[in-house]
Amino acid sequence: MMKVMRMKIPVIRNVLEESDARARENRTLFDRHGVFVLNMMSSPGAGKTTLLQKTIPLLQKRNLKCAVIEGDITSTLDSEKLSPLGIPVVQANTEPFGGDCHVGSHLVQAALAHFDLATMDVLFIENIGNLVCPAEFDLGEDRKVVVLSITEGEDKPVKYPLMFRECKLCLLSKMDLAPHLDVDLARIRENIRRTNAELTVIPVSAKTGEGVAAWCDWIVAQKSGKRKAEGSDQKSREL
Ligand SMILES: Nc1nc2c(ncn2[C@@H]2O[C@H](COP(=O)(O)OP(=O)(O)OP(=O)(O)O)[C@@H](O)[C@H]2O)c(=O)[nH]1
Ligand SMILES: [Mg+2]
Repeated sequence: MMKVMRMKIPVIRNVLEESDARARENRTLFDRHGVFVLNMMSSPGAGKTTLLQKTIPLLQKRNLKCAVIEGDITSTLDSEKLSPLGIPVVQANTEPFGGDCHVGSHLVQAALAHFDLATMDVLFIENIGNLVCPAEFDLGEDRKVVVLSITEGEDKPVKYPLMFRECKLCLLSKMDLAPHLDVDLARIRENIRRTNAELTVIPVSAKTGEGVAAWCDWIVAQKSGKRKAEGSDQKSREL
């Protein structure tokens, strides 16, 4: 009788496992340096960059040092918009790595080499405009935030539920346009509540500044549990 040879079959490790491992490494670094990290997600054009342009100067007034990782498939357009703020901005384009429709934890890791985490308080990751894929990936952030503009239709929280389930905060953006639109704001809120009853909602407008201070208050409150390591000058800073 012929002897059957049993061979060990190599199995390629789950890509998600790799992604999660990088995210854990990122989180360890963020925690070590007390950097509070926000992963900003939305559909294209909901107003992430414009909101950051308004938000960061307010946080700077509160003595918080900010930085941004700008995710995009290609182009440095959003980074160029933020560079006048005088903060560290690193562009993370996915095109050279296959054109992913979301920022990956490996890209965040690569971007971190360009920052001095010891002097940073808040890091924003502007994800690629997309209500689907970005919600699936942990980057090592502290909080996921979805920006939903009131021009997108009331049904989006129901149609893209994972995004709204994963996030801790929904910024309801472009509120200044409400008088000009046939939009039912109560229905948007009801659809958000149906999808994730725990999701905090802050209405904002980057045009008028409505809600931007409340959004900064939320950041400061969420960050308060996270302090710089013992001995750091930043630790005793009053927020
Ligand atoms: N009326 C009004 N327009 C806004 C507001 N915020 C952003 N916009 C406009 O909406 C458009 C898209 O804004 P962006 O900030 O580029 O949106 P984004 O989410 O960063 O877009 P991507 O990075 O391409 O996904 C721009 O023309 C902005 O001027 C707002 O609060 N009110
Ligand atoms: Mg943008």
